Amino acid sequence: MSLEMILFMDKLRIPSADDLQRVIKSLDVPLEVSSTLNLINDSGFSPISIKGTSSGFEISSQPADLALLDYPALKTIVGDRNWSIVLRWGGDMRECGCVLGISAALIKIGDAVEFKGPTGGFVFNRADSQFTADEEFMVLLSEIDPYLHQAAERGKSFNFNNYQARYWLINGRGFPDSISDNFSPFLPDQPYGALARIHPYNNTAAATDPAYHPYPGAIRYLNVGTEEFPFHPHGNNGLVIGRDGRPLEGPRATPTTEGADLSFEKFAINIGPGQTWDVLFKWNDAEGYNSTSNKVPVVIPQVNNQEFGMFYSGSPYLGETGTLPPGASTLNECGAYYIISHNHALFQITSWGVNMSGPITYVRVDPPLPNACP
Ligand SMILES: [Cu+2]
Repeated sequence: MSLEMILFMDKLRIPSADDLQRVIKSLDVPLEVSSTLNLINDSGFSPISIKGTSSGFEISSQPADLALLDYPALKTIVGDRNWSIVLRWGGDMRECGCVLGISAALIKIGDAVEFKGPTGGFVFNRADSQFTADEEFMVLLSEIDPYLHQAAERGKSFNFNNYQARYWLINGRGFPDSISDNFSPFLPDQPYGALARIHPYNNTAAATDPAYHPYPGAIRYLNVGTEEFPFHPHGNNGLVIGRDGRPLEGPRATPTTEGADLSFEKFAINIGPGQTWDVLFKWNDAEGYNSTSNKVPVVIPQVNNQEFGMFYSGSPYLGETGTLPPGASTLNECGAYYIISHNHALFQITSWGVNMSGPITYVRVDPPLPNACP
């Protein structure tokens, strides 16, 4: 399977190989492009060295109008940029690194646009699949039987009748590593975190209000294990809009006419082995509680009678912090809500017997902007 990045830009601003290389250097990206690279006329494999090793990607390009035939929902974002460059890569992370490095350089040079516009991207070629650009999250669920890895490492055969996963992971990590930052220095071989950080959905504020947040977030679920993984975001239904890379829609009368909307709401998302699911989700402050004019209608017990979790701010109100018991500490910085999300096959919430690890993460809901969150 290959993945592709499509960049739209003004043809006149597409750089020569030399100019491109200069910008790549200025961005501190460790790529060397071929001196004969021609972003307009090349097609097929383009060799690139990344950190001194050979890699590259497939390249092709065409007038933007032709590329937009497949993606009419992008027309308004693309505007009058008249050319499109497609960079395609396979499963190799070096190839992916080459594509991202070149894309960053092209975006810096000119006015290239990728699918994510300033207001959001589209999961599919459908207007109703729009999501908030910086709220797209990957949930890659996997499992490990260390005996299989040991056999491979020693060049020995392995009897799959004995296969038994002992570790289950989210984005290659187990909890609590799963909520560490991307590229944490103490997890050098597990670069991706799984904390989903979002802001409250709000489509009623004025468009100029920083709290305006009119699109949902998007979650890309992938299961590379051997069993179903029922992922379970607490208290948060999602709208399932795609499976295995295809939108849930009826037949299209023409390629550019949207088919009937067949999306559906679901709570636990049961991802089968090898499947991908695309889900939109949002957190909405439905009751609008606040500590002065709209208090939570329950008597909150005094501090000594409460049990505090490490992510609790001390206050039930979004964006506020409250008194904690003497000696307590919190990981909550600015009154955000932390809502647990995990694989609901609880026997898989383990790392070879260490329970409450494995595929667990959180949705972190920050207070609406502007806020005091770091
Ligand atoms: Cu649960």
